[in-house]
Amino acid sequence: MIFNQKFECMPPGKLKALQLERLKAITAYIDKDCPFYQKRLAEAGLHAKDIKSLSDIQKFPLTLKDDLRNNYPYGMLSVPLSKIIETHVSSGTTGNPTVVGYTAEDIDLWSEVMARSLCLSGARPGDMIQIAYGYGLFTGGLGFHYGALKLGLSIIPCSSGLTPRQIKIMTDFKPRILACTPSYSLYMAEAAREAGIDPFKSSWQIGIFGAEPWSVNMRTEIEKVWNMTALDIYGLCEIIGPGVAMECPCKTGLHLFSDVFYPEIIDPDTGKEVPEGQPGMLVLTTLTKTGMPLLRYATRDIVSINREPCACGRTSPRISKIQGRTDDMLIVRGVNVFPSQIEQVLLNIEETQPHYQLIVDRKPNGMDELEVLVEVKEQFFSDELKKLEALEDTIKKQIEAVLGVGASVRLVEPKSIARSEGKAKRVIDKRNI
Ligand code: DLL
Repeated sequence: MIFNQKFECMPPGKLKALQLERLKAITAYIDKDCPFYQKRLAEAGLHAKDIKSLSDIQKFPLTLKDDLRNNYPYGMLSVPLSKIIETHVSSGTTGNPTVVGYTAEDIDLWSEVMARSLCLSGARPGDMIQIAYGYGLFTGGLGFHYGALKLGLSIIPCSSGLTPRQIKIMTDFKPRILACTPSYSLYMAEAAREAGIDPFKSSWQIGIFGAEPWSVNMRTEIEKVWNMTALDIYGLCEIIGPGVAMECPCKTGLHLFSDVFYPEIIDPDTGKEVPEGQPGMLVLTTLTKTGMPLLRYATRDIVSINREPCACGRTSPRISKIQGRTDDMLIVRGVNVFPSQIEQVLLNIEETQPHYQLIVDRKPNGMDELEVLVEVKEQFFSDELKKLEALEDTIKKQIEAVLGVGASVRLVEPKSIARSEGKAKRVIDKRNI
């Protein structure tokens, strides 16, 4: 079953014509209705009429995460605030998070691309889905929810966490589909075993995993443990949330819904398009969004693209699994973490220096652990254990408040973290994913 035969199987020539028509329309729309883009395009001396072919998009400037942050909370909108019916956020670099406003039409679009994604995985109307992505303010939970409603699934909106309850729901209600981060599925396997339940005998036949990087080896492990088909879903809140691209059971890349999200793969250093099939940064333009459309959004995710038709019958281009990032963003237990956020916390604490290191590791049960090593200033480095413990606790609480994810803090002596003449090595990622 293909949810939207017309758009998912469109002949390539027709698809290109549609993309061009939509690109012209969205550029004209933002130039008219979005003050941010009006200024941007005027500065670059560009207009919608400058788009005569799809490659003309390359003349336009990129939109960056910083643009969203600098225009916090609603400065990127193309509609009056009264038209925004839902708002989601994701963590930003420092200070303000990234805010995304959806109109009713945008929620319809989100439902559509998520219904396509669920259908791609093998989910069929009447199937039961356990949604164990967070519902707020993260986009995972509600994105799946809207798509599942549209496809006609039976929804268990668990949200993330409360693991024993997740296992009980799986055992008692017998849902066929699980949606959560890949690392959480491994964590749940351990919890199931502890509860005396054999994960291999679970009711879940399909797992839809994303929001963080995971390897083919991790897929093998999840499929073996849960006796299920594990598929990859990609997305980001700036563009819509989950539902930008989704793997089909052929497992030969993630189908990108390019009738609504126009992809380019560029060299992050030169800004030029890379040769077809080579890895580069994914840049996305929303072709039909109305609340907060984005032109050439720099995702910072590294992928390659394959435009050959897939054995499943769809013609949409497929992106590889995410191969890395062009910035230092880490994803810890599904939460986006920028080292600069931690730096900001430390700069506000008198006793510490902005010399720090993040150590990320994954426990055998699949849970990520984040440890922050922090240098204490000479004059505050006392032998008094109580004082140091209190300081550790303060830092821990503040980091957790800023990141939205827990971390352990280890205070270290002044000058004990290796200095670098070039880029400081802030992150040691020991995860084998
Ligand atoms: O993570 C949306 C999402 C929810 C996707 C549920 C899939 C499932 P953000 O919080 O804005 O949105 O984070 C977006 O997460 O730029 C990637 O770096 C990373 N990411 C998302 N999906 C994948 C994936 C959601 N399948 C950022 N593989 C993106 C690797 C992923 N990284």
